[in-house]
Amino acid sequence: MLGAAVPSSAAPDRNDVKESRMTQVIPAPVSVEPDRHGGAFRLESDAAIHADHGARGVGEYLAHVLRPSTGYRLPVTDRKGDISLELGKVGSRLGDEGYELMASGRGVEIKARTARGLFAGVQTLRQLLPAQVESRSVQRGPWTVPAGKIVDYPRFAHRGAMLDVARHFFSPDEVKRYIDQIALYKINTLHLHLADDQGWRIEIKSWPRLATYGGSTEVGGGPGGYYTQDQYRDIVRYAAERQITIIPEIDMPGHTNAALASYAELNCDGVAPPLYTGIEVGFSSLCIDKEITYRFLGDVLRELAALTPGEYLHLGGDEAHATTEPDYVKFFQRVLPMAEALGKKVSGWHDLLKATPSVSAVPQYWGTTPQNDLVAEAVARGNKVVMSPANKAYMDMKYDENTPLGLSWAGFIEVDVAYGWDPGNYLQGVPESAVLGVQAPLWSETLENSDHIEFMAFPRLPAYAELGWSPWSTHDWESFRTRLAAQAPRWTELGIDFYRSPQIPWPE
Ligand code: TNX
Repeated sequence: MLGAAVPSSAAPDRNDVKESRMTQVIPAPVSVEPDRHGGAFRLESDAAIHADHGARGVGEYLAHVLRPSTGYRLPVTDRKGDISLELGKVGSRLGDEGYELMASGRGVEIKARTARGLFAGVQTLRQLLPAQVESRSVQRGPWTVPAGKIVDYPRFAHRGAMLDVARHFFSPDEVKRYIDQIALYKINTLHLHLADDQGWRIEIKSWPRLATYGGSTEVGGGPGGYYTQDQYRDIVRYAAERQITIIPEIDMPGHTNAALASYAELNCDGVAPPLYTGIEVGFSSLCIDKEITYRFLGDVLRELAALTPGEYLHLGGDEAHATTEPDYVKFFQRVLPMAEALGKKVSGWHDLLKATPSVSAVPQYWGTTPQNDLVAEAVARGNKVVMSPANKAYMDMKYDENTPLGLSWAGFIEVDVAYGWDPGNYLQGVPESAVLGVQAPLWSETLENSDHIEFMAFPRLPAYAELGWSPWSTHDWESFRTRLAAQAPRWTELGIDFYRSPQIPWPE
């Protein structure tokens, strides 16, 4: 019975409510001009979505978001539509990811240079509609969009999330669910930490035991798992449909117990260690002086590169406490050219800078202080940096001492701490022009399922998304906490289990 699913006393959709939707968007747009005369576009049951040639995929995505809650057919057409996705006709300052959104009584027009820009505009449009639009069952509406104009483009090119699928394995569906969630906030890269001491999660056809044995457990001794190459390609494709690039990481030369356990010959003493299900770090190392180490990595990187349309392979490089520094340098001086010979740029934890990679390599800063000589020197040479300072950006850190999940080695990270730093002006010697972007890692020693992921990522993820996207001139804690509160009904519709931070004025 339809009536049962519909709230019995739908709140009147007053003008001020609709207008506030326009000023509550996360990440904050570059410019928002609500129409001075008020007014709104109202999506009706016979509406169509126009998509230019080249924007069809974005049109279908929008229809797929809107159909379940509206119950409308919403055909995607190259003829006239009430919501219109247009390619080409915008100012150059919008770049590849920017868009313009115009809403009036007659319709909604989103214009951009590329499908990526239109996709970003579509995420904004979702937030301009009532929260019930995110429901998976038919709701009553009315489906209004406040009239006005938004012009928007990102501050940083790289806006990322990382998911550690090694400590605990997450199924392809769990990864896709997270992809859908990060797409809401215009995140454009998902870094997958695919191998660590506790598990190897990607099928490598030339070294099959990596996945079948090395992937057979996880922290706590559960069954673990791995992605077949077909499943992985499907994840990459699913992400690409949401304008998200996957960056695969194989951590090395430390964090490699799962590989060492799978192939005895990779060990210096030829003896395979047992699988590991604890959460210590820094005890494993590939054997730097054995040729087979490089044959192994050549095969792994070749297969991984073939699965990766994106430009980066992430080679880890952190916490190699069981590798001497000269060995570490020797190791990466052999491995870095292997990745580059595959036509890929290298990304790695900033420790990698000890091996002086080329200027195209992107170190990811995970330190806890605003000063790091290795990174400042690399920037002086010309490297660009991704910012993930652990005491600000690690979503596996507890919110406070009572948080049931997570770790606390880098401190507690409440929402104000997550939001309260400027990635373009944080590290000494790393000016904004040297910052490629922001990435929020989610390590999974304590996280076992989507509920756990969501509890740690929400509400912090939108804070990092705003730091990566919005102009610093919009940065304002009071505004942010109010806008964040307004997201909660959307998360509830989407079934996102979020942390009710006491810092945020959540509705009711
Ligand atoms: C440090 S950050 C690590 C990871 C852990 C994480 C837990 C980094 C590059 N290495 O191995 O999972 O802390 O917060």
